[in-house]
Amino acid sequence: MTEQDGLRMYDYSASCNCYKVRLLLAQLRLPYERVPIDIFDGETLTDEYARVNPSRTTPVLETGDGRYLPESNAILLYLAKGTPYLPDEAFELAEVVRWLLYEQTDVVPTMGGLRFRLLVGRLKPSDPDAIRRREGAADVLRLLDDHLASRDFFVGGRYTIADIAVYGYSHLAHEAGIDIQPYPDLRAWFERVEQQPGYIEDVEPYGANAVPGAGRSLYD
Ligand SMILES: N[C@@H](CCC(=O)N[C@@H](CS)C(=O)NCC(=O)O)C(=O)O
Repeated sequence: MTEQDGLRMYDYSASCNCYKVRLLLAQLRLPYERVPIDIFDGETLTDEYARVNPSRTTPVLETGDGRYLPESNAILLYLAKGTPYLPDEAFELAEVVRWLLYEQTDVVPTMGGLRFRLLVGRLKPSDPDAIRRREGAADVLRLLDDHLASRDFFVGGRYTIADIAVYGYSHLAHEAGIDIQPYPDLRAWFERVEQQPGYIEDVEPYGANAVPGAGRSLYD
């Protein structure tokens, strides 16, 4: 029995933060129990969930020995250690961490936050916050496209969790009303990611209770 026997994942199917973890688990062919958490039905607001994750977010990975690990990119690091999806060499490892941080600070709030808010009617495209996020997304997509102009993958010339992290929200940028035609190197990289062994795409649409006022969540 190892730590990676008996894995359990607290998961919201429409979340790309959760999807990133589901993708890596599929590529590692690791069995796990999926615990569906409806974040818009108050399921992260209970005392019980606070014991799983005091930040009340998904995803959370529960290890076979009963420890809880929140934060999607921390989970990617944990699962990828010792596999081809995480380099060992110090500089490459640090570069992976660089992209995991950049994804959270720049990719998620721009295109990810915009997509969620537009799809569920929490913003209109002309709202100042939508404009700010769309302009931010354009800067981020330009930077990603430039980085990929001379590389097949984000770090070390091979597919790693840096690619998984950045792919999570960027591959659905079009659902935030963003035209991705101006980013050909990014589009070519999407195709390379989609050809990786074990690739899945199972992001589900947001439920009707994600509309403001329809459910109970951290966003209401
Ligand atoms: N930095 C966190 C962000 C997690 C996060 O914001 N998750 C959202 C779904 S994408 C969530 O669970 N929100 C909980 C709620 O609204 O109740 C991570 O990468 O795991």
